[in-house]
Amino acid sequence: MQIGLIGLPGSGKTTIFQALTGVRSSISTSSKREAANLAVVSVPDERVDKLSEIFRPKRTIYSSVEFTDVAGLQGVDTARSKGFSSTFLAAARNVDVLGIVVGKFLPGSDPQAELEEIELELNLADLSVIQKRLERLNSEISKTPAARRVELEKERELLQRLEQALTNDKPIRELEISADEEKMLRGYGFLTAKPAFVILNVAETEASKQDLDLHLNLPTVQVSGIIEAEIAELPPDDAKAFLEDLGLREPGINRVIKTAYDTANLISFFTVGEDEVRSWTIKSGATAVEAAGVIHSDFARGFIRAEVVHYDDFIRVGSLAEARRQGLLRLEGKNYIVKDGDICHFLANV
Ligand SMILES: Nc1nc2c(ncn2[C@@H]2O[C@H](COP(=O)(O)OP(=O)(O)OP(=O)(O)O)[C@@H](O)[C@H]2O)c(=O)[nH]1
Ligand SMILES: [Mg+2]
Repeated sequence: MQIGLIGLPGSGKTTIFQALTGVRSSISTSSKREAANLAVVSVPDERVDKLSEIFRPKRTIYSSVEFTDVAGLQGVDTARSKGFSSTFLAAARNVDVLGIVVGKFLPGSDPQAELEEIELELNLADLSVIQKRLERLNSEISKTPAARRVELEKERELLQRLEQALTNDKPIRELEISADEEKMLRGYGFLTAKPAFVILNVAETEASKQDLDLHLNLPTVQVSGIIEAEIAELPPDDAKAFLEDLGLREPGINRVIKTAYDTANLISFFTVGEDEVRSWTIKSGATAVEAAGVIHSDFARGFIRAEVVHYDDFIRVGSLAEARRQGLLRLEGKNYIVKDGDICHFLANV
């Protein structure tokens, strides 16, 4: 799962990215450091901390997501004021989720207007792809015998529906799209179809303020990029003291990571034991057999059943044995929908 940071030039994308990685890198000016534009970030989860305290395993592994500083990918700035460059857009099409950075740290900044400008750019980019494809489809259809037109006509109908929505400023993600239609659209990487959230980059003086005085039409998380980047560079003890001074319990960047995770519609399930306590990532709605497949494809192929207890129940009763005694540790089959916070043990024929 890759989350792309996008936004207007100077909104603070690279600063936020540095806060996420905890390392400095001159991302917006260097094309030779592509690797530095990709950060694998652990998803903070107090439940995993707690499970690790209880099981004292050799290894504790958190779920992770990847962030990329999209503008850094081509090593050049996005074009100022006249829309996003085509290289930037091409890079953005490859990410799964958009983290839209909106700068609110300069006096006179207007986040609402900035977000609207970005949304308009994304909208126009999608429209342009659609219109080009429609032109080609029209000529293809006219050359195709009637009997073989069905698929092409279906695609045309769908694209016309999207065109109509975008023309009315409605992003594709807000439309009802069937599973079949989604398959048809997969190759396009439409930007307004991607789940998106807003990172409101506020001034240092507002670093500890968490209530938003602004209501954007996307999930929004508020941080001060500069402060967060500083915190990320401090040794843990200093960082803790700094956070206390600010009146914060944890780095604000954690909220960015969690919001990204939620926006991507991801949930975590856990596996526990003396060797390893681990958090795994699945799409919300995934079944037990799909969850098993995330651990190992053999577990999916040879799936027999899952033993499941929810984290909350486990913590309440204190041990797996007690959970079993109370019937809280259940056996579930292939089609069980795994819940966020389930502790799972898969039995498989491998
Ligand atoms: N005062 C203040 N300055 C900030 C904050 N966040 C970023 N800046 C400054 O704004 C400038 C641009 O920040 P970047 O993180 O490079 O912005 P960017 O979005 O990566 O910019 P481009 O890559 O050029 O599009 C830098 O000089 C930052 O130091 C903030 O929270 N407060
Ligand atoms: Mg940058």
